[in-house]
Amino acid sequence: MKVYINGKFVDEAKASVSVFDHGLLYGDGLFEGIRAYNGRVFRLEEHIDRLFYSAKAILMKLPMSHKALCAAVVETCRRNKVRDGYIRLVVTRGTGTLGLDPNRCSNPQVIIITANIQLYPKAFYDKGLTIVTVPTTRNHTNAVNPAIKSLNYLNNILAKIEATNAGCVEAIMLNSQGYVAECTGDNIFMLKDGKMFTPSLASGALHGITRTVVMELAEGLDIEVTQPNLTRYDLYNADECFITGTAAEVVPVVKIDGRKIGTGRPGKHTKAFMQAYHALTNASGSAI
Ligand code: PXG
Repeated sequence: MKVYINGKFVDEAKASVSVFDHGLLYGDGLFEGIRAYNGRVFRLEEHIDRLFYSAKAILMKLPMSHKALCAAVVETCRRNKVRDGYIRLVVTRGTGTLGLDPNRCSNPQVIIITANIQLYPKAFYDKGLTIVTVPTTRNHTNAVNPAIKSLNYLNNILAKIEATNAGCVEAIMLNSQGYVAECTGDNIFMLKDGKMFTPSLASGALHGITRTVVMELAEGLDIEVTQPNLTRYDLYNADECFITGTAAEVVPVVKIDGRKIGTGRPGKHTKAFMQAYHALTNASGSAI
């Protein structure tokens, strides 16, 4: 596998950054998790849009244009003969001196890695997930805004560990006000009486690409989606619940904090979204 670093393709074993890179020293950088299906990169432009929004928020000047970044992702897939796979785009602040000041970093590193996608077990999709609410809350919007897809994921990693300790693969994270924000690496949706609900970005949800796609699909299915403040009580009493993310796609949730959701089996709307999502990923995207 060849890794893209600042315009060059480097052997996987030789691909490296400096130990003085602020991405490593302080988590000062950004990333995107992108996926290719059937020889096409799914929603590539939207991922790069989000990268630019995150960069703006952390005052990082990306060293490449939007168009050049899209082209670099496609070219990295081409070099590695990726048809279906996972693409990790990382931008670090670059090499600097010890000390927080990002102005001492002059060489942001743009890294593109391709890898085989680690598919979740089929049982997750057939039977649905059991998840729990964890004590670690989503970042406060006045700290590192949760909309920023930064290299500093420790908050979510702690929540993930808490989920794992509870025997679950995902966790519900609440925001600092106690409302539902999202999961550690996935957005969350619920349905009640035919209407769909998902936490707003202000509630601490990442502007998930899969989330947006599902909301577009809902429009096509004539399902109304709103973004109110949601509590755990709302989730417990939902008819259906599912989570969304680039890696997970659409996964049913059938139990939350010991409460059975709906019938305790993946719901009909959830199944419709899973199917519609697959159809779209297989038939659209930027050609490799
Ligand atoms: N919330 C958080 C906190 C995330 O990190 C999502 C929601 C879902 O967003 P998308 O745009 O994927 O629908 C994410 C995405 C990884 C990995 O390698 C992480 C994500 C996506 C893909 C891979 O850990 N997080």
